Amino acid sequence: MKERILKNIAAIQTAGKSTAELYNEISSAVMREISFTAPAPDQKSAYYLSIEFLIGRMFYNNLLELGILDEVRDILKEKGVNAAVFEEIEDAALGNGGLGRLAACFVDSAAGLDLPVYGRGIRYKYGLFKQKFENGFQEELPDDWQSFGDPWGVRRENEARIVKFADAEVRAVPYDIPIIGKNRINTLRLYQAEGSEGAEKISEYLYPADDTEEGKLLRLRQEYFLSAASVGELVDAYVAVHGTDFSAFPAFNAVQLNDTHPVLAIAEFIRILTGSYGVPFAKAVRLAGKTFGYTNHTILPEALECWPQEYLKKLLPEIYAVLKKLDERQRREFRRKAVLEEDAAAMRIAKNGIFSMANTAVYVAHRVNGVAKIHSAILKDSLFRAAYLYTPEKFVNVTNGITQRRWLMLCNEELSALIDSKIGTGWRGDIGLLSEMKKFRKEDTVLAEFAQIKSKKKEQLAEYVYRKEGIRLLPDAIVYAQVKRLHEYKRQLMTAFAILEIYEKLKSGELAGFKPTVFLFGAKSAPAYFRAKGIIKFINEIAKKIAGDESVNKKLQVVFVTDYNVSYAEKIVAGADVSLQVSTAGLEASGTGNMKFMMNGAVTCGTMDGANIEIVEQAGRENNYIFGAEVDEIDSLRRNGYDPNAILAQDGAARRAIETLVDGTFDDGGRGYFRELYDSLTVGASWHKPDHYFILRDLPDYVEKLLLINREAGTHEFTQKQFANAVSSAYFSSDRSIREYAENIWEL
Ligand code: 26Q
Repeated sequence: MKERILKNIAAIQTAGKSTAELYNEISSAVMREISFTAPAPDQKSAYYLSIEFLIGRMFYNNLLELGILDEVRDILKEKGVNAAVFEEIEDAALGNGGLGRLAACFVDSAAGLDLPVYGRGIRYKYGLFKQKFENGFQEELPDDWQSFGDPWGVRRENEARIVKFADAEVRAVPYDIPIIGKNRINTLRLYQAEGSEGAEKISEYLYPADDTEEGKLLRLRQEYFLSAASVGELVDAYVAVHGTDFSAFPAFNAVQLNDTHPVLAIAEFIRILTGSYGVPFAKAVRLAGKTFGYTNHTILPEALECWPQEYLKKLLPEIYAVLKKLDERQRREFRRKAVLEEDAAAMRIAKNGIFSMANTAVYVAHRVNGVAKIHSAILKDSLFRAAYLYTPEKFVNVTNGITQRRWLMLCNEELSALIDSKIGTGWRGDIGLLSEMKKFRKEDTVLAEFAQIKSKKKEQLAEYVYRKEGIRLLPDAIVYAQVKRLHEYKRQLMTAFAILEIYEKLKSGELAGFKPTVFLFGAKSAPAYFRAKGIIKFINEIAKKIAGDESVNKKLQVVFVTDYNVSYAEKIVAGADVSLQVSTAGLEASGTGNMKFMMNGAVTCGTMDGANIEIVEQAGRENNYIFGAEVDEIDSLRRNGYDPNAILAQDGAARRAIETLVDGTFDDGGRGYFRELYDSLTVGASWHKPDHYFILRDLPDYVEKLLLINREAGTHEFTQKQFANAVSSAYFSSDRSIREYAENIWEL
């Protein structure tokens, strides 16, 4: 196959062709030769249902996975084409953040491990919006990710199916994307909605605005569209081979629900079995239980999806009927088992006419998992405490992971080559072998090479930032990066205050020997998230002020990169020295960016939250910079009272930093953003107490760690710490995560 692909590519005429034309021709030359591995009919398959797949750019990754990236570069070079031109190609950004990128890493690992695991999602016409800054304010533009074409997607016209809503019939047309592994090519199938009367709207946008009833109904349609297309396909395929005795369905199919968004798949499965095949309700529920697993990705109450019965009745009456029956069955069961009322209330599928998707999933699925040890523990002790009491066997942990193919081999060829030169290339097929690098921890020549690579990746990052933003990063600076979705609990605002404190100390001459430092931010805010947008503007204001201050701007720089996405992340994780992971303890389910930085040799400056805990377990706490309140302390502050204003009264540096929101230092153009942020910290709001995310509790410790890092950076010991992180990262390969899913949940 390789040889034929290379021959095809060598035959392409490049002269006078645009990047888009070349991209399509090269990609098609690959697609012509590859064939999707068909699932063996006697083998169990797993399906990963996800409303997001944040794939990024497929071009280089696919060539890497085929093992022909270098050869293709050489062929193109001979023709006078620099393969880097394809960096112009848009990312496929059919996701928001962590959950969507995890889905992409998981399908990659499954193919790499030669496992029959297939993704099912939605082929949005427009992915996550493109971000622009206008005077420091975020603006959103539509993301036309197919503007260069979509040569990697194969439309399967004859496998289209109908999804029925009360008021419409919509065609779900599959587009199959190859997920390339060494020994097999799996399918990521994305459904596109087509038909009359605005059917296409269903797959037009990722996360349509849901501040109106119409928006919410559209979102419900999307969720059912994905669920029904996927389940319909699996049931039809089963019946074609095994007939209508569904007893063996779970022996051949596992379905993983990536958060609650596809939970209607459970109801759809029961609807089809009972309605079309006469399976008794109880048996259908039992079969659904054996088939479905549910992964929770967040404990934030606002993200736990609930649907009012009116919506369900209006759009999906048969699904409503199934959910209602499930709820009744659950009520009967609770009475029979004399479940305490308090526990029953926590587990109810329906309460006051509102259906909880999480409770539906927890009730039916045979496995419920969190995504890092601490998160899974929190699910057991708080969010799903009652369910854990009655069905402890359902609850498991699978710590997230990232694919080392994109997040090390592709984004850091230099570090990968160093590893090859020290331990051979075996680690490329078996990431566990990466740990063999640990024996070089004290070898000065290896550490020196490692440090040199970090500098080189930093230069490349600086080049990229210059190309994208027109800003020159301070040369040879320590790069601290906080890149992730903008959310209050992730506390980008705390980093902003820490920077202001450091800025003040620098100006007052307190920080002798302070080494040049760059704070790099990248984040998109949900378009309607007022406070998050305020935080972006605030950080951009700080960046501007510091850049304009000749007394510090050779030492300190703040850059908020525009339109942070997967391709940007590939540059940032490779070039950064310090990974900022500073969520309020207990609130970041796992984080996966933290793992990408670690794998590329950044130290973590963070709280004991999510996978940070496991990162320091693997790499050593002494090799990272951990600070702040831990979960128990946060819980006790929540219970026993927390007074940020008392801290402000004591801590002048924090007070001055926070006052800049309202004392005229910075300008939000009269939009009220900064006052809102200030009040959220000092007064609170109808729905929360002041400083809900405990910024003022952790800020002093944070500043101290940032400054400690500044003192240590550049030393031999610091390089050792960075190295220790990179070589201890094998555990965070999504290959390990997928093996755990395959063994403990899917039983493949
Ligand atoms: C819910 C209701 C209505 C509309 C939207 C939503 C919604 C949308 C997206 C709820 C949640 C999400 C996304 C969550 C997410 O990305 N969570 C992240 O998942 C990662 C992978 O497990 C973790 O590493 C992160 O810690 C977690 O924040």
